[in-house]
Amino acid sequence: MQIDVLTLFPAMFEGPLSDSMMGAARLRGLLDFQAHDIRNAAEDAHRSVDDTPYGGGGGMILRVDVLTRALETLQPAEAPVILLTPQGRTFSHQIASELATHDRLILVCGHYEGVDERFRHYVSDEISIGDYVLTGGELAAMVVIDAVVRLQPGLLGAEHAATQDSFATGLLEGPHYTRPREFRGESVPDVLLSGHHAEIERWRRKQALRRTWERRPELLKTAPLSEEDARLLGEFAREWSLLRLAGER
Ligand code: 4G4
Repeated sequence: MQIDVLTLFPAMFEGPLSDSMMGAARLRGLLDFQAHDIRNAAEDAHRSVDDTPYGGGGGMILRVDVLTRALETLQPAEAPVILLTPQGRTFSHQIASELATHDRLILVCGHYEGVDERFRHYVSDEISIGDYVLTGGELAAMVVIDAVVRLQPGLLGAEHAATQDSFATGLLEGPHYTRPREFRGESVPDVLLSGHHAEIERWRRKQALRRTWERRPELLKTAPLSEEDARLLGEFAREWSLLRLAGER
């Protein structure tokens, strides 16, 4: 997959996209990533990329002529052009898997107070990583890139991730344990050491359901559930109402 980013701060991407899984994806040829400096598309003597807003008010706005010139150095390309903005549709696992099906993505990072409204005509999608404001779109772009690239077929664990991740199963994951077997008086649950794979899977499913019930009950409305799952949830509900009657919740 080819990912191009337009940014005023290409150096911000160096660390996160060279290390760990993203670094491995690049070394293995699964990710062809390039950050392009928007400032290279500036034309005047001062290489300015932004200006004050018409109508007054504070802050600086990225110029539409500079942004489109930067974009046109990458085009024509049959690729979605995605602007990271607090006004975009909220990013999710579903959007990540949809984006992962494209061969190429172009991400545009705004800065300052935002971008000239007329640039929206050159964008095919607007994405927000959540309801908060960042100083620039770069960190949001990195979040999107990480979530999309880890789903690429051929990346270590991509198949596992695609079927077992919280937001692929529709449930939160249950607890995980590794060595040591006992830590400060707390032991790993016996079932995990039993070697009974079917029983372990049943236990894990139950823990995932319990955790989802406790922390994100709204996910249970859309998660695909078996009859056995529904029975377990009924058990939690009874447990919970007994605890409530006893004044413990
Ligand atoms: C575009 C318009 C994304 C980009 C305005 C970007 C939060 C997110 C930016 C701005 C961003 C997010 C400066 C407000 C850059 N902030 N939630 N900032 N602002 O995904």
